[in-house]
Amino acid sequence: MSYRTEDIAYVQPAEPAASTPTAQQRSTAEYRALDAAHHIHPFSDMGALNRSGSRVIVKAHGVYLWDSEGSKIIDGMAGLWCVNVGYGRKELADAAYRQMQELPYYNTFFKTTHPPVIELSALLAELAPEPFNHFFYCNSGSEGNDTVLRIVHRYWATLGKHSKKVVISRKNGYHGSTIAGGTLGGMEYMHEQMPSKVENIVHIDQPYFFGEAKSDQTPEEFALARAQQLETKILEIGAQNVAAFIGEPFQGAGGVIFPASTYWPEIERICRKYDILLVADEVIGGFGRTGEWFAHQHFGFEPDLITMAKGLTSGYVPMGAVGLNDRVAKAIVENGEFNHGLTYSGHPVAAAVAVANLKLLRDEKIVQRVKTDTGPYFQKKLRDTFAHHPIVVEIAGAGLVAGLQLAEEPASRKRFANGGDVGGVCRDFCFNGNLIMRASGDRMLLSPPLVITRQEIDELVSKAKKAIDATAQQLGIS
Ligand code: PXG
Repeated sequence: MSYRTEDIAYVQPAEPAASTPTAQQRSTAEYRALDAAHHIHPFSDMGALNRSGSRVIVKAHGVYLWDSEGSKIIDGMAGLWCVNVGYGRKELADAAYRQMQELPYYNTFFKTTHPPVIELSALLAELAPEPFNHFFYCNSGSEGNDTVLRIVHRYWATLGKHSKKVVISRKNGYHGSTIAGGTLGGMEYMHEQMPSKVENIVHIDQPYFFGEAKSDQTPEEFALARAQQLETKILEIGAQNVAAFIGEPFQGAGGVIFPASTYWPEIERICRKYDILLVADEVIGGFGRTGEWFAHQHFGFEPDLITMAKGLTSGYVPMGAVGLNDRVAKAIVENGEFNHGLTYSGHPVAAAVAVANLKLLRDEKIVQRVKTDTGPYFQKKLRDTFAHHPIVVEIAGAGLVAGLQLAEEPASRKRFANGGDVGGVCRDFCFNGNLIMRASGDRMLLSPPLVITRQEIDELVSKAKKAIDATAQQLGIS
């Protein structure tokens, strides 16, 4: 499709005046003391955090956050990979306000439904690829993947294939933090704290070229070999026992790992050959991140199920969903009761916000802009800026997501002995430079709101460079 920037109606909403009141009612010190006394943060060493004190974020607009000290911070992570339309969109607040007055809650159990969940389902069917016409709702990505397991098992049961129980996922994949999500994920440090896991889940290796390829392998050969591990694993377990394979089209929390083009077609071929359901966890990749509505479209494969959350509501309210293709939906719809549901499945306020959010992504051509304008600009800017950097060896990504691999000697591809510490050092420099950039071991990750402008991309990349320069300098490398 031809496309010109001037066709786009998108206008960045005006920034609030400095005097705009916030909900801030206490001093930073008071907030920190109360937080330390009563709040346990996710994935945190609370002893260490309470000694140093948390940063208190009090307001946000567009791609910027403000903390309780008045610092303005550019958010290179869209919150936690979720604020796709950027902060401060009144359309979403209005949708929630209207819905809360009209019908703040009703359930979708017991033969009832309501307009917001009907509108959302119809809109998702319009936006998702053609075979996706049915959606089941939950409150998060983790619950989405729990739901995926329930659907997968129900699907095979309806076909009388009761032995198909094993789900294969990948080491260093992330699928959430419920017991099922944590088991599906391949994060060792999470498994260590989970003495009881969900049964019948096994892992194969990840397609992480820089970290795990042999020196004589090309990215394509390596990705193909990693995909073929799926076939080996299926043959080991017996295809009659394997229910599904689940993967993030690109690994997000695991380091923005983009597999070479040979990976997904091979995974798809193997799933089809052995009659195994293919699940794309699109919690991060969905809703425009790569410039396509879904990341599996970027990689060119067709899953049977899609897990969604985050960008579905741009994080304004919690919501997750699972998309079922026609084959899977038919089995679920035509075979009696499916015994799964949550009090807030299809919550009307969340659904109303999701509809408003998806309409912004579509009607302001935000996803299209990522594909043809800001995405390519961001990727080029990063590659130009870090082309000969003393500690950046590789840049992965497409659209508005990127992973920067740090290394001690880019020329010889030698990694830092203490990779995780290096990421932590860099993240601290970002923090002090009023930039949010996430570290994952020795990779630095960026995933800004999809409404970021070219000028804001310049600022983001220049702040990232400053932080990575400072890291190199601290390590005595220049
Ligand atoms: N799947 C994927 C691919 C995710 O990235 C989940 C499922 C779980 O979603 P919920 O909504 O249950 O958190 C995620 C979540 C990080 C980070 O530090 C990433 C996630 C969550 C929290 C932190 O990168 N991803």
